[in-house]
Parts: sequence; C-alpha cells; structure tokens
Amino acid sequence: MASLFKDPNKLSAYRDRRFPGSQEDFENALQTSTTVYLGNMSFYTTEEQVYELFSRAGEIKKIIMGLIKNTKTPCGFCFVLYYSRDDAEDSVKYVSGTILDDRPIRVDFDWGFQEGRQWGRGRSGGQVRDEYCTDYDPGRGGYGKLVQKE
Ligand code: GTA
Repeated sequence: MASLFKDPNKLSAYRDRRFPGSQEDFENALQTSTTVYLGNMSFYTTEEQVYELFSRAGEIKKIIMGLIKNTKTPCGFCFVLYYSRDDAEDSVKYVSGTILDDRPIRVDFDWGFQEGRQWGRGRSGGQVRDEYCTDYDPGRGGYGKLVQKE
C-alpha cells in the first residue's frame, strides 16, 4: 500500500534542536526511520505495557524508556523501534490518541534513537514540557518543576 506520509512537513511538528544535521537530513530521516516517539505517558507506565500496546502495530525491535538522568526513573516518554517502516506508520496512524494508563498518548515519527536521547532535557532532569506545567498532573510528577520552586 502506498504511504500516506509523503509530505515531510506533515510528518511531525517537532524539530529536535540537537539533531546533528541539516533540515533536509532531518526530513529524510523522518521519512525513512522505523522509530517512533511516545509522549504524554504516565511516569508509572511500564515498558511491558508499552510493548503490549505498540506490538499491535507490528513487531518491536526495542523500547527505550525516557529517564530522569539523576534518578534513572521514567519521566513520561519513550522511543519504540520497529523493524519495518510500515509498522512505524501504522503506530502513528492507529496507536496515537489511544488511551494508556488513563492518558491520551501521542505517537510521533522520530529521526532515530542515539545514545543520550533517553534523558529528559529539562533543568530538573525530566522532560522540558514538565518544567512549565501549571496544572496538577499526578501521572507526571504533580506540578511543573519550575512552578514548584515559586
Ligand atoms: N520525535 O514531539 C516529539 C518529542 N519531544 C517533545 C521530545 N522528544 C521528541 N521526539 C519526537 N517528537 O530525545 C525527544 C527529544 C529528546 C527526548 C527528551 O525526547 O528529542 P525533552 O522533551 O526533555 O526536550 O526531550 P526537548 O524535546 O528538547 O524540548 P523542547 O523542544 O524545548 O520542548 C518540548 C515541549 O515543551 C514544547 O513543544 C512545549 O510544549 C514545551 N515547552 C518548551 N519550552 C517551553 C516554555 N518556555 N514554556 C512552555 N512550554 C514549553
């Protein structure tokens, strides 16, 4: 079946500031990669739960949980590596928006995992978005880290 994801601009709204290449390299990677990013996960969701849900789209090669660097505990995102591009596309099409641990998850194309990308990039060691969260979110550590300091 022909891919529904032909336009690189429509593949992902996210641009990784630390991607080591040009915009063109980034778009090429997004179009061919077999890796997806899973966001808006609960900190309590396990790798086994991710495996169960994401293997519905195809055979999984590896799951890399996103972690807080100093505590090595989950911080609400992960990378799922498939063997096939079609399966990665299916997970963006069909798994994104489904509910995992009571949360609507977001599945995004990713340019590919590299060592270091498993760590949250926020100042507190978790994800950047959680630093600014002003709502109380028990599945993601309560209030945003910067809000807690105020
Ligand atoms: N493929 O959407 C994604 C994605 N995100 C959000 C993170 N990663 C993603 N990969 C894909 N798609 O490897 C990857 C990163 C890294 C790992 C952890 O997850 O490539 P991070 O979330 O801690 O840091 O990354 P990142 O992505 O460098 O943060 P960024 O781009 O500054 O901000 C992410 C979101 O945080 C923004 O979209 C916004 O919602 C929020 N945010 C950032 N700054 C502010 C601010 N000043 N105020 C309010 N909200 C903010």
